[in-house]
Amino acid sequence: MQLIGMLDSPYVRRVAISLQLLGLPFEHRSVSVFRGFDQFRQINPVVKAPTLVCDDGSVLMDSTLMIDYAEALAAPGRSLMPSSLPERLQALRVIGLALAACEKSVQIVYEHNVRPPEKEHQPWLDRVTGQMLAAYGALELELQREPLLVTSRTIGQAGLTTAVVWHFTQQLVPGVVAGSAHPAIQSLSLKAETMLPEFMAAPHGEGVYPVPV
Ligand SMILES: N[C@@H](CCC(=O)N[C@@H](CS)C(=O)NCC(=O)O)C(=O)O
Repeated sequence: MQLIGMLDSPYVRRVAISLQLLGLPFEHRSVSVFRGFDQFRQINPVVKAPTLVCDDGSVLMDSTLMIDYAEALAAPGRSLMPSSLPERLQALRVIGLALAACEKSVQIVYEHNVRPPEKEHQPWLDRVTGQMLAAYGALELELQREPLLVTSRTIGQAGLTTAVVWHFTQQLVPGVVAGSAHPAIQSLSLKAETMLPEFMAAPHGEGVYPVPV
């Protein structure tokens, strides 16, 4: 299996970390959707990161769908999702909030980095910033209500996606979502980034997995 896309994408990162935690080997190709557009297009004409090239040549898009496939490929009994219905519902609620915060963070980044400054649209920035803050506010409440344990065995999809997304927002949209107002998310992210080998082998940035520690 080949995972295509840079680890500065939170979506690429959540797949890289999920594959490791599920015990699935993969090759990582760090191709940029911007600087490497033409190279990316050879692999996937839609140019979406992440792209997963499966062993039979099938090309998947969208991190959540790749993780769904990875869950099906994993050894029996190995999963990043809880099996009991109430816990699964809680995990889905947390993942949904984290992915919404992620999408809004990416929209802010694109508004600043892709659009020429004179074409930036402040009402849109205000709207997506408010949505991002709402998602993080609700996510913090969920984690305070149901704290997540940060070990490779226990973090699960809800914890890993929250940790990856928070780190991305702090790196790319600094100073907007205060760590002091989100202590549960901040602590989860810090522990995951500094203690879990699966995060350290796929750190945010330009590296190629497995990045030596
Ligand atoms: N919902 C998608 C979002 C993926 C996404 O937006 N990826 C960005 C990089 S972070 C991308 O491909 N941007 C280039 C583009 O959309 O043209 C997922 O979960 O994989």
